[in-house]
Amino acid sequence: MCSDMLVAGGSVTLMSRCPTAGCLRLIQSRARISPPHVTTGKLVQNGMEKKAVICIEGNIASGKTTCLKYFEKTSNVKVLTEPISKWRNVRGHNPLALMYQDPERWGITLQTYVQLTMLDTHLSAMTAPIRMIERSIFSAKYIFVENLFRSGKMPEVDYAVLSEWFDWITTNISIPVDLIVYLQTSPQTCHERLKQRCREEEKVIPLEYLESVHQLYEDWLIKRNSSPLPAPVLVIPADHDPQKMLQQFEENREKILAASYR
Ligand code: TTP
Ligand code: MG
Repeated sequence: MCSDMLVAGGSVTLMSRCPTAGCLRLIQSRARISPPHVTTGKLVQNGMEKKAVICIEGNIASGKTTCLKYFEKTSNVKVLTEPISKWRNVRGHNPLALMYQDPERWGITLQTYVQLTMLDTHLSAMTAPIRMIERSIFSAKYIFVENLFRSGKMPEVDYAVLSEWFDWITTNISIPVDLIVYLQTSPQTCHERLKQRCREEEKVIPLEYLESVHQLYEDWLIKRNSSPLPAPVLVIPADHDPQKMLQQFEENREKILAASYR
């Protein structure tokens, strides 16, 4: 079992890869199905070159896009922001808006599409030594699908089908992640930011929804008592104003980019 000591925002967090994640990797290394472009997402290319995948995670409006935009200017880093425009428009339909209007009916529709688009992002060709992604296929399942199901807004059969899909994908396709950067916020901060940015679909989101998402993130990335961790976690406190956040990103630059030397 390998351990990592990660320090962020003045606090020290002892992080370790959990044994379950180790199992997950073992299963992945026995991949039976490898679409031609899957190899492009691998950690080691041409036998020598080390590539790193960093996922930026956190509640809705925690500042993930801001973080990615900050690192976009760094050489050797390719940033992939979330395909939210696709979730708002698939062949003229808006599954994100539909899900917020009627989660019982449309939750599976949105989450099936989120899973597909996230998989597409993970498997796209690596064009730089370091890749930074907004979220991951893992949080789509462990946070959002889980939240819909546990809150009684997703029928059990929909949850079962989505889980079968997710298990098949993670068992048969290698999805390497080297570091998770967790932008840790209070649900109240996210609620304030949501109200300010006023994304049409999200006007209906109550504070309780953000509290549930927050709890699932804490269970997954801090308490580690729910779903397997695909990588070590670096926690960055993210309740601060934009100026202070940029400062925090700069202070953590080395630790984040060090994912490529591990
Ligand atoms: P976020 O992934 O949180 O993206 P964001 O741009 O709002 O975050 P940030 O400000 O930190 O950059 O969510 C985008 C929207 O998609 C949000 O309304 C939540 C929703 N969503 C789901 O409903 N299901 C999912 O699986 C995911 C990943 C997002
Ligand atoms: Mg964003």
